[in-house]
Amino acid sequence: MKTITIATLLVALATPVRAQQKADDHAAHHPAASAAAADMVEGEIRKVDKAAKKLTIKHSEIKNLDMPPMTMVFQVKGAGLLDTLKTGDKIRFAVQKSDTGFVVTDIQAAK
Ligand SMILES: [Cu+2]
Repeated sequence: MKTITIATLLVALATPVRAQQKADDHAAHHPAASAAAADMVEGEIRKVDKAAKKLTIKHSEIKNLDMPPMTMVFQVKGAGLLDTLKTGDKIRFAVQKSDTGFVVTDIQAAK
């Protein structure tokens, strides 16, 4: 009976630590929400390819990738990002460089 009590106590002690660690991991993935927002790029949709999860975007300068304005094809992180998009839409989007190319990770309608 004593063993069970100690085990229960250890679990109780370990739980808050694990929760704290999870919060730290999350913060690491999203260094600062404001920094991410600052990296949003202006663009206009030229083509939506839902099957291939790709977008052709005429984009303005992408400072974090050191890329001048151009029209190019991007991969999209999730097909859900494409649901409401159509050719001609003005957007603001976030993009990251990955091993397989440039990946759009967030899209907002431009105001
Ligand atoms: Cu480009």
